[in-house]
Amino acid sequence: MLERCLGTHRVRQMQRAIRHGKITILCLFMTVIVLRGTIGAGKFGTPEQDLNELREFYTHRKRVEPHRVLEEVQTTTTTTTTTATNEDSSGSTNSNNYETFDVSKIFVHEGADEKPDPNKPYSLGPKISDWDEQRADWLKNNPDFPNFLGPTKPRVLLVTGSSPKPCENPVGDHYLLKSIKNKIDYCRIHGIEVFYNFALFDAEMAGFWAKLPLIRKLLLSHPEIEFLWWMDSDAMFTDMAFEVPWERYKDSNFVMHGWNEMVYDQKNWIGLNTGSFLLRNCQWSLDLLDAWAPMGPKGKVREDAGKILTRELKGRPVFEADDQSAMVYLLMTQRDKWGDKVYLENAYYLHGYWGILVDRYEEMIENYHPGFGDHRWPLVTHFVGCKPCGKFGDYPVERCLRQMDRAFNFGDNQILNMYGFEHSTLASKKVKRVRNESSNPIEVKDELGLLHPAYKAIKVSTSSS
Ligand SMILES: [Mn+2]
Repeated sequence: MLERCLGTHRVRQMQRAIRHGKITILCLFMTVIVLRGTIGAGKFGTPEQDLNELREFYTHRKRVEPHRVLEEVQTTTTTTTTTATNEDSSGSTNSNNYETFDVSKIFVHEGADEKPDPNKPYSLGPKISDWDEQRADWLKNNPDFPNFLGPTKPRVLLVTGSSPKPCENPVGDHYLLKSIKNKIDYCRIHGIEVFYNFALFDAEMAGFWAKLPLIRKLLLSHPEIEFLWWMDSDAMFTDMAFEVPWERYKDSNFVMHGWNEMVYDQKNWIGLNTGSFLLRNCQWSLDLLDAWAPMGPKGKVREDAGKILTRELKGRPVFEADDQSAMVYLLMTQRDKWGDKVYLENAYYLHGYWGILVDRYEEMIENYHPGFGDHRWPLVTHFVGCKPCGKFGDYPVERCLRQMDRAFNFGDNQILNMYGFEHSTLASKKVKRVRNESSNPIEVKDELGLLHPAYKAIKVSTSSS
């Protein structure tokens, strides 16, 4: 009928056109899928990582959970069948096999968290207003726990951590291990104590807000600590020889990497970074935490606050309130109250965005040496936007993992060097000898003097401050 009306040739043309159209649409669909997977939502290397953490936490969790349940059911059935087969044939079971064991079996499902009263404003804890006096008394009564280890060297606690659950991908936990090994190395050399958190102290403050209740608890429990150093699990030390210029901060209580103009003038949400910061143990800091926390409680509060932050801050994508944006917002709206005790540091990389650093490591090795902490040899390389422990990040997985290995090895070379070794290349797990063994080990000096650095030395004659 159609052929009669239009003629055979015409019909064939139309069929071909339809077929081509289908292929085009299929291609378009595939392209969108691939782009979504690799580029993400169009971030260009900013510290939105952590924010994505939240976003992902909420969106993917909902999506992923049913899938996991299906997987569990399937695995259980398979395991039972294989076990039976094995018992029949050899009398042994594969219950000794870690590789095939479904680890979710041992996770206890503890049910939902108790619902907080929506009419009660959120609080990090009982109000404390005389912490400086309480702490001073404690220090006076406990001279064996001085808050300063040297005239200008404060006692520092580095705090980091990760989710109590295993990572959502098979290698994630390996990278967390590398990351904490890296921090332990830096802290040992610099006489800094380490706290690794693995628990959610306050379910209300899940995600990157979790650090707030944790930090408050640690400040109050350790009056001997002068500075608390928060560091994300996706950040690594890449300059093991750089000692923080503590004296520079003698009049400051809060040190972050950032720029005054970007925060106070441009109100840019990446004007500072909260992935690595120093906070003094004092009343001012408790007050700051109280002022910082109100946007944190998950649910409606966090979502509504996110809208305000996106509206008020430059360059911020649409998503729930995150701790970094909230800090920019707090500083730009209450500069008078907080500004004079906040030090935005950019003379060295207290936080350094990986995208601009990792490809330059070879050039740094060629021209400089550890100890600068800045663009010549960054103190910290922070993998903003990579989610090594999650399911999806903002960058291709291969690039993230490869570069994390390079950053780890770049830092680790300085550790291995103390003992006469080095990684064969920045990409290599293998190590090579760079110094001959000596029969006079005491006389061997390591290149950077990291075995016995002056800044770690402790005077025997005790003095308290
Ligand atoms: Mn981070």
